[in-house]
Amino acid sequence: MRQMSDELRRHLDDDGRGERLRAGFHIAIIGEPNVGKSSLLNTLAQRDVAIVSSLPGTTRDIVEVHLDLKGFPATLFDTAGLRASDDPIEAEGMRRAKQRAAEADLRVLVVDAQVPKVSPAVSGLLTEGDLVVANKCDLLGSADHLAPSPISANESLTFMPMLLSAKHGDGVDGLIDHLTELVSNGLAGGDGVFLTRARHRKALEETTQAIDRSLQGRLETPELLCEDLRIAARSLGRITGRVDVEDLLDVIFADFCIGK
Ligand SMILES: Nc1nc2c(ncn2[C@@H]2O[C@H](COP(=O)(O)OP(=O)(O)OP(=O)(O)O)[C@@H](O)[C@H]2O)c(=O)[nH]1
Ligand SMILES: [Mg+2]
Repeated sequence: MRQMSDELRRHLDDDGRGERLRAGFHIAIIGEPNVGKSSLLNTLAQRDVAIVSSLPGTTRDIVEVHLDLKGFPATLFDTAGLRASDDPIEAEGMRRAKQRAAEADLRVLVVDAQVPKVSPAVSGLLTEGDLVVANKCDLLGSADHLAPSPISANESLTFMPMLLSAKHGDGVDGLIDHLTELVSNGLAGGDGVFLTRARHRKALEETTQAIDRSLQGRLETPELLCEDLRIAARSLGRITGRVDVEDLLDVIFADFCIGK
């Protein structure tokens, strides 16, 4: 029983991966204005979702698309370009962009490959495991392709940008492969059994608690021990789909007031 309880606890301790698997991995595209964030979103979505223009500050609202990364669900968010601005609407767009960046599972920072620099306020949004892409690589001379400059988020966190052209497609397959790997690592792990619904998690918690109670020296009261094991089996049955007659009667009496 103890072994079973430990095993169930391992499933519960999955860092919410299962729920994320269901909701999809959240990826925020961030960066300064005009670097090609919306172009990248459109390229990855393979449709013209976000407005692209040569005017910096085009995107204000967050634009969201759902992606299927080789079977793994992800939601991609295009955000407003980050810069100093007195325009209250743009400022609100930037506030939302930063919030979405903080909430996302993964951030993709886009920089312009020709000027691969970014203000510390923007690179400071990155955390370990994020990605940096240097876009518009089609505008580079051939020598520049060899050594993209690293981007530092802080003294101890530096990123090597992936060269890319959102407009012409160079490097996009490589980026998709990389994103797929990150998303699958983020969602998978462990033994591949996930709790994809909150009610499954709750039922498994009840199962574990009932088993633990049964293990706490109830041998002298076998009727209580049996009751806990019955509760454990019922809670587990809610996940596996096994419903017994007692369950049905409980629902009928509780929900339909029959026999009351
Ligand atoms: N040459 C070239 N131009 C690009 C590339 N990607 C984007 N552009 C151009 O760069 C300009 C800005 O692109 P957007 O995708 O609107 O840039 P953004 O980062 O979303 O800009 P904001 O919404 O203002 O923050 C447009 O004129 C695009 O056509 C690229 O890979 N190569
Ligand atoms: Mg944009």
